[in-house]
Amino acid sequence: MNGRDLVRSVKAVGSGGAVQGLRTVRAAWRRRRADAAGLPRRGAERARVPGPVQGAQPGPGGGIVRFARTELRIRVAVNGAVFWGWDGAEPEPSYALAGRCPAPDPRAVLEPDKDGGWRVVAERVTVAVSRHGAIEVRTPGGVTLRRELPPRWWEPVDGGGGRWTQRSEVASDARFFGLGGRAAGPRLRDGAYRLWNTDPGRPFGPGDDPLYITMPVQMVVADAATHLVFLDSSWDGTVILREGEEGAGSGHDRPGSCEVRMEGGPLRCWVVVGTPARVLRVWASLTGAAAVPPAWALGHHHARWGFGSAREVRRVVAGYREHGLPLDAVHLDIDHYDGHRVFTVDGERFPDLPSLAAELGRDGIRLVSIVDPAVKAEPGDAVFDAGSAEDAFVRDASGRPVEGLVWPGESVYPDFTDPRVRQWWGGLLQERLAQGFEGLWFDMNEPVSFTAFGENTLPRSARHALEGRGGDHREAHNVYALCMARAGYEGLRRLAPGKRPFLFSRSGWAGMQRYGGTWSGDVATGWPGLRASLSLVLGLGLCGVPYSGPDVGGFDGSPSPELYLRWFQLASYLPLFRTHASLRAGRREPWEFGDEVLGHARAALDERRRLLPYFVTLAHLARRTGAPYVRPLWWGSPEDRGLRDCEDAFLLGDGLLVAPVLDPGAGRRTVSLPRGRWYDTETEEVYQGPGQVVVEVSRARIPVFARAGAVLPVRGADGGLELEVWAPVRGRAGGGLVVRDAGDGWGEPEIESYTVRWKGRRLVVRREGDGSRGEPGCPVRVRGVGDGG
Ligand code: NBV
Repeated sequence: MNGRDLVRSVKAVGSGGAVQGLRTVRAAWRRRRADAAGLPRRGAERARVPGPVQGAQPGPGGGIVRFARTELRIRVAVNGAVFWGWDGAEPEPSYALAGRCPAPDPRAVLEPDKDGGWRVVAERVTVAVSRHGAIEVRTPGGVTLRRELPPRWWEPVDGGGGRWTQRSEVASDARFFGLGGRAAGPRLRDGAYRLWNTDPGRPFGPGDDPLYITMPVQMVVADAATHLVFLDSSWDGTVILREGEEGAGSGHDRPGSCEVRMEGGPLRCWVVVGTPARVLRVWASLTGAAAVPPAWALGHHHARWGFGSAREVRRVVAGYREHGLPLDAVHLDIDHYDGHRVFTVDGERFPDLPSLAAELGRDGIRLVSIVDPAVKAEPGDAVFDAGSAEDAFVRDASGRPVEGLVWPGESVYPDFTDPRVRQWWGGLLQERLAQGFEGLWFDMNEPVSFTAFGENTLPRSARHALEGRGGDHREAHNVYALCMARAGYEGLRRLAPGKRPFLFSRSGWAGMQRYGGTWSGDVATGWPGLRASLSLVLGLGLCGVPYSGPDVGGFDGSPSPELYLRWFQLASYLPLFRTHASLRAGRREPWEFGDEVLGHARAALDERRRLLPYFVTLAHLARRTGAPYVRPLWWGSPEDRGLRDCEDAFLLGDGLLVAPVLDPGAGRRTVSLPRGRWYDTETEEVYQGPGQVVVEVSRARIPVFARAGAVLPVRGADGGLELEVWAPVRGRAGGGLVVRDAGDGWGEPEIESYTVRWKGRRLVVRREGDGSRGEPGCPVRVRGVGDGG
């Protein structure tokens, strides 16, 4: 055990002191013993490459190319995504796809290529396979976007699956994004990125990797096109990225490279080529549409580890009311449990939760409950007894339940990879609903077990159902939280069929957006943590998870008033807008930082509330199109290389550009603007992109710009819908989409489309194609006309 591990173990268990410290040592030994007995020993291995091509056989959407030592299945799907699988791997079963595998595109055909290779030509992409098994992904115009060298396997000589490595090259101008939630992004610079969901065990900053959500999903943005690659294996792995280099006219460009080393699982891959918007639309059609949170979840949430009592909850809520600050949800952390046991309530400190929930509900405030996966391993604990009777808990290779160490002490873990267990566990949520909770916050589901040394998770040898196929934690670890989110989502749908579930989960994997969102986890209080917050939200959005946000103020310590305010202002433009902090951290209520901060925080809250209809629209559009609410500046102009490198601003939908203040003492900041005219939303001052502008910043707000021609749904002074229209450049038109809140049920609101045009000196706003003669039917407020157009 090294010093840092020791500190980690002691810190992780907190107040328990030495006894707890010893328990983490025991837990670590238990884990080590389980693996020593239960994991196959790594013996002699044999390396394998595909070998020379031997022939091919056309099939639907592509076909099979045979090599001396393997075969490659290629299939173009109707949505334009390309699948290939080595050793004949099929797209299913897959936790990412979960039964959504699209049909093959009958127009895509396998045909001989030059030099003995083969290729599949589809509408938007050509995939060429060389005679030694290199694969090139080309645009229809013939530009190579990605060249994968023949893969290499290392397999045990006495049989069984093996490790593999896949090396690829991309254009020298390409930039990498994604791989789940990475604190050091959003642009993923040269380095190794691990694929193993991990609780860092302490507040993290930009240098910490991996974190809670890792995904083998990359978005690669280059001049020629954007492409997304998904290596569909849930095993542990590492992605080593190296950006390319332009030869500055010398003609000696060095391509970028990506090497993936996986500990196991099939070598299979999906590639989607196109614009960023198209790529994410197809990704959403493969992995599922994002759950739409209820409108209240797009408001402001206040959480706290250590409210400690219902009285304190009431005190904080009263503070919001007294200071005239909007509040939509309060989250209760593990301190409301009885002895940290899940699905219980400490009746002394939180007597009568249903009444508290009802009381808050009258003020429009919802209660959200933390839910941890681990169950105290103690006969007599109702959940433990019921789960044991159900045979719900993960077992080790010898058949004994695996015990880890978490908040309630020695604990067992439901095997969420078993449909039967998901069904059982989903039913337990009835207890939460009966307590009056309306949303769920899933924590510790990497899953975590406190250990003094070694990995702070289950033994790799732990057995899992894996939907009936059977396997161990090496394969199940990264999808454990995804399956927990599924159990929660499906459980809530059964228990409260009339309501859209609201849940967000700390860990997850590709496809988690089907069930809900996520949050930053324990981001460290400090200016680097503020930056990491934005990086996580942007990166996750590009992996198809649109709803997330940070702990405002950071998880630990005490932010300075300035840092707190900047965090608050940034988060007020992110999908999940939540103040939260650790047990031992300083206060996070806006009125605790002095009158100046309070005033500016109030303005941020008011603006968030005003923009709520826009957030609701973006939530629905995320579901229908796969486009995240929060997008990198290059979203609409990936060919703009400068924007690809810009990490300190983002687009909120199509209409707004948010330039948060990420440094202390800033009196001005540089903002990169995509092409077109932009208005400062405060002053209506006009700026022209593409290019960089320098703007003054005050404490009062962070700079936000509106795109000329944007039509934004906002909340009017009377609470009704209003359209905020930003004048297009003369001679140009603009427009925007609006999806109205249809309540917390499953109503399918229509997408309303508005246009704005100049007619002489007047601006005309019309609603398209609903038979209402084009009248918008709600008040319209035109902005940005002060300069005469
Ligand atoms: O449940 C306590 C915390 C929670 O407040 C936080 O948001 C999670 O990320 N939880 C982690 C467990 C322990 C943290 C040291």
